[in-house]
Amino acid sequence: MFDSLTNRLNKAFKNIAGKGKLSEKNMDEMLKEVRMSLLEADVNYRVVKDFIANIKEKAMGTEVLDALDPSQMVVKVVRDELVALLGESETSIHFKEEGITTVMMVGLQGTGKTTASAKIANLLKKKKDRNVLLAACDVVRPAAIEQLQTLGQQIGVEVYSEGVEVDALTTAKNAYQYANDNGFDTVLFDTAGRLHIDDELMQELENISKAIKPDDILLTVDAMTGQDIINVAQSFHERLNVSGLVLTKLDGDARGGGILSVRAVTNVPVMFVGLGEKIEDLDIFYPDRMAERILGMGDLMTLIEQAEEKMDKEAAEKSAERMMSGKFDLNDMLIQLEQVSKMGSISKIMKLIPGMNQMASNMDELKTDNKLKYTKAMIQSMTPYERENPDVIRSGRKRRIARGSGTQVGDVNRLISQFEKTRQMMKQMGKMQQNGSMANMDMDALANMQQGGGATLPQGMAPRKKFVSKLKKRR
Ligand SMILES: Nc1nc2c(ncn2[C@@H]2O[C@H](COP(=O)(O)OP(=O)(O)OP(=O)(O)O)[C@@H](O)[C@H]2O)c(=O)[nH]1
Ligand SMILES: [Mg+2]
Repeated sequence: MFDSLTNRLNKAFKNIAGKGKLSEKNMDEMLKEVRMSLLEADVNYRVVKDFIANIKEKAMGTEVLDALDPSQMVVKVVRDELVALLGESETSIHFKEEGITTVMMVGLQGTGKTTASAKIANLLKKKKDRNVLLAACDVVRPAAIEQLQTLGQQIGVEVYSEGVEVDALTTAKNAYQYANDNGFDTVLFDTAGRLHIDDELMQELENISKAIKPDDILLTVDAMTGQDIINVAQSFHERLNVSGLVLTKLDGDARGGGILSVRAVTNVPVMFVGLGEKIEDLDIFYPDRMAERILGMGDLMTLIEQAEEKMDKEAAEKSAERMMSGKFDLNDMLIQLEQVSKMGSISKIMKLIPGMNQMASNMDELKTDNKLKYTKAMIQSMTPYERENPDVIRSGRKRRIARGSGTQVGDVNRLISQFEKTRQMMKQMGKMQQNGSMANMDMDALANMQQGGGATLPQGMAPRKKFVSKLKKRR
């Protein structure tokens, strides 16, 4: 996402880094670079113009020019301006204190209304503990109701529908009544899309809006349409008074112009971003995190949240407890590795860690993920006894493990020495936790862990499954 924008901005900052005091000339050069990067990312030119003017005004202030490290201060100014451009802070759904909260989804055809309805329903159910009803008010496209029903089933949320014979307005009103009679506290209305903005569509949406007086009208816009988003958003906003945007398909948006322009031009906040086709691929939009991601500072908060969500919490806690008490064995290491794989590819994760962004893009993603796979395969090729007692793994066993996992003895050696270092570190961390000090920390071990030790692996060889199953019988 936005890789080339991030790279260009970084280049612009690099040019002034370490320059000591900044001259107006340095600054102008840097700003020119920033301006070019934004225009190239398809950000609206008026937005760019204002953005640069704001930065210049702040960056030429004494606070920056007199700072110890002016280039750092400038990055901060740019970051703050980016956050302001994206909307300062996150905007949430306007939940009613009492009664049923209603959210209407609107947007052009194929922008992702139905998908977003299900994603948001799922998020509200899981994170906000809401009792959500989905209302199928797209009676134009024949398969639309079925699509919503399938998604509803997938997330365990009831879908209200009356089929295509009943018009959207009636369905919407009845869905509200049904929610009221059956104790739902939130209704999401999925509506029909059109290829272009036309009066018939707007009229239908206006009628529904007048009847149910939604607490939120969320407009889905496809990030890949670039600056066109602005026109679409403005047209919908004029007729319907849209309260929030769902920017979909950000996973396919290489440039980022839409997301950077739309808030500034329309003044409608982005509430959610869609990052893929799956139900979980939806994030609440946090302007500060997005700004930092664009600047390549990583996104620790998102990383932590993702990690927490996807990790099997109980297993993690148990294993951590064991680790801290020094009882760390290869089974624990396997649990840890499995949790890392659940979080997604390593290089994806690394992009979210400050300072690692550049490294991640230079890295061969496949190689790293392969490394993880083979490290897992090696542990899986060990007998349960060996996993619990890694000390018994000597040459004969090593050869067998290497054969079983399609690796070399050297790889098994590396895994074992990595394991030893990790075990050492865990012990130290356990002690540290007890006496509350970082002083005893073995920094080498920590560095090694951060670099991700383990196997350097042959390509194209797969772990042998048959072999693994035989192991169960062995000690
Ligand atoms: N890659 C990606 N695909 C998405 C995202 N959101 C939706 N899609 C896909 O876009 C297509 C259209 O999504 P829908 O949810 O059916 O769009 P819609 O606005 O309801 O479409 P209509 O009901 O026909 O107007 C589907 O194939 C979705 O899987 C996203 O964030 N990323
Ligand atoms: Mg739809």
